[in-house]
Amino acid sequence: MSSTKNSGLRSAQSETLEEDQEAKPPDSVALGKRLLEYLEEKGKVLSPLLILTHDFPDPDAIAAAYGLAYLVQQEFDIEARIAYRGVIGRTENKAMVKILRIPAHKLRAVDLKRYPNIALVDTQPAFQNNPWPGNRKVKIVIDQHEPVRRPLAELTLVDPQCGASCVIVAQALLMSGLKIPARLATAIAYGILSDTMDLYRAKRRDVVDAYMNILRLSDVRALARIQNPPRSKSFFVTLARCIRSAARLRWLVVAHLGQVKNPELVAQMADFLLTYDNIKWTFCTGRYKGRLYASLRAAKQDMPAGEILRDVFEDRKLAGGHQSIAGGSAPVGLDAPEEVWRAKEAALQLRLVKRLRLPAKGEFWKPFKRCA
Ligand SMILES: [Mn+2]
Repeated sequence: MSSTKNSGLRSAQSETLEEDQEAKPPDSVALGKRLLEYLEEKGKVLSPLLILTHDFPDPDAIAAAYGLAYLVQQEFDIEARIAYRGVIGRTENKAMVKILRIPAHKLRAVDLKRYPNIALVDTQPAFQNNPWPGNRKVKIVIDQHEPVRRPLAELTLVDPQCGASCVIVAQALLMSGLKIPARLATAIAYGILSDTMDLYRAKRRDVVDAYMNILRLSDVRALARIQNPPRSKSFFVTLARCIRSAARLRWLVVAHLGQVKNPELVAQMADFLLTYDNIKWTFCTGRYKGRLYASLRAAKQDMPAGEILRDVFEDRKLAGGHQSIAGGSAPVGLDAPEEVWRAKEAALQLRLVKRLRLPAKGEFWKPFKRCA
């Protein structure tokens, strides 16, 4: 990327411009380049490498891990394994892994001991949404989330404006000169689409360029199949519950889903409710294996959703997000009685109402009552 538009200006001004550029976070091309340089320098020392995503990995996490695994194996002869804790929940994500035959594995107890080298993608050591102990150093962090504290890593590539973490990996792959197989390109294209709401949240040229370059190498029919998978009964059951329980206060819609088959459904319902017109915020919760999962979505792009959800959670470390998307989960207890769950849901809702500066005593009403 060239940025010579200011060449020839007065030197004093160009000095300040250069300073500004130093202070500005580097774009995804620069981060991709740093990844290649680091791998070049380290080489086989990084073998074998365990690539960890966050729990319940989404398409971006899966694509970033897949891309990194391919890059290190093909270009640097580093053995790699992709692992995640939790489950791959969303129907599209399952279809993605199956159709593209992505070698993503459930984390085994021995993995964290057996692998001397760790890379975290779409998450960071300090985050609670991955199996890595926050106080131990990893080799590589590739992420798009705002850090809560400086990541403990040899190489930190964090860019909160890059739309999707896999954009950084895509840039490295594109620069490496490696042949990018269609299955991998398709995974990355889908990772970018799903994390940016079909590019709606992609705000930088380098992000759109990465997508275009990758799309050219993709299997677009496979991409279409992934985006339109047959849905299970549990999806519709949850959707029905979402519509029935949705409650509205001004421009906020809240839905408590109760027990869910997988936590991804909570995020999916929050996304879906956001398409309701004149809504600025949506908030969904769901119960899964003794934890209350929560997702917060903003209709506008540049909202501090992650910050807000962290404020709403009692333990700030249990939530996080970027721009208009945030999620988190808090332990409630495997055999907690109904009242305890309800109290927890109500408490989160009330704190959110206050945090969004809505009237704390405002009456929620059911916008879809007649339809359900
Ligand atoms: Mn992501």
